[in-house]
Amino acid sequence: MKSFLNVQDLGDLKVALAEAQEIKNDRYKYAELGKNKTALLVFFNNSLRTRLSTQKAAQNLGMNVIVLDVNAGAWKLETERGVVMDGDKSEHLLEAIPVMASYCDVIGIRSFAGLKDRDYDYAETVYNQFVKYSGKPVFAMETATVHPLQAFADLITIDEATRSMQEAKKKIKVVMTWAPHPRCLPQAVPNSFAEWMVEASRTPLLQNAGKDVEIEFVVTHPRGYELDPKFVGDARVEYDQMKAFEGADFIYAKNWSCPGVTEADKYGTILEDYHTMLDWTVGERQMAVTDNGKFMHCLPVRRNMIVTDDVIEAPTSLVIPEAANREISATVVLKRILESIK
Ligand code: AN0
Ligand code: CP
Repeated sequence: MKSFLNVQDLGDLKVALAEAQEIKNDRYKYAELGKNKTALLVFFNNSLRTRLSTQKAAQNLGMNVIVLDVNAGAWKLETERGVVMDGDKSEHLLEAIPVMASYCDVIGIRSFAGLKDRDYDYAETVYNQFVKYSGKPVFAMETATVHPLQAFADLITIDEATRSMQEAKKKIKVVMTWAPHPRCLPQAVPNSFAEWMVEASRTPLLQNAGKDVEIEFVVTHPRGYELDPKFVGDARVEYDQMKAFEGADFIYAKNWSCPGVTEADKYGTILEDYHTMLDWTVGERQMAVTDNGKFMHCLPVRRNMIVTDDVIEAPTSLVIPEAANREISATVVLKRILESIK
């Protein structure tokens, strides 16, 4: 695997989920695979989980790890060509990439959407420059439009929770809901979650009591927040949040700013003042109509904006095991990359 951005990069999801469980049962099983190989993790944005879980994953595989925080100690990087560099940016990405690549074997990139220019973000301009100019395998640690390590960890979490469900079900309902937030956030997390759920619902992937379990995937958000069809495909969109939640087994909450699909000029903005949208905050009222629904969120989460204290603290909340599975998804991805460069 030379690049990890989309669900297709991982191939058969059933195989990937089995590999995740193999790693989970013995996370040091491939501790020799990464000997004398170096992972460089480049962060243009903040991180807690991705930073720690990806370092841990690389260490599980015996790799050396270097972490670079571009905005804390490195030269500020210009990312666009043609700019007269007379501002605060001392170095261009086009020199920095091959230099960074000379010290490592694999590169992870965290580079959020700028939310100013939709075409620039949706072309994955920064990530693709790393692919083009590094000559090394590159993987996304949340780029402008996707967060595949998160979506893979989410799928692992849903797989595990489905297998341990008391009641045998033929079908589980997974609902991704928009929730309010005071800042403009990227669409990477919901894009990837939708992309992975759409793919996961194509074939029976999950199991309960040795029987196949299908996924029904529903997205709910206020009008104007329609996600790019490239990710959400033909998934059902239900604008009535309460209706969407009825009978749900999993509630996946996330805020995102306007994706600019229907209104290009509003790309990256908040459409209504969040104070007027607080009825979208996931609370007991909505969870009551689910089928003992499990609550999920990628974290970091703002309490009593996205979700109430009661819901996130309930025994049905999966946010901690979900974050813990980030180590597993990253270990599988790095293992695949190492196998491809052996
Ligand atoms: C980021 C986002 O919404 O994309 C990272 C989530 C993993 N969240 C914030 O910036 C709060
Ligand atoms: N979920 C996630 O990617 O968290 P961080 O932003 O803390 O890495």
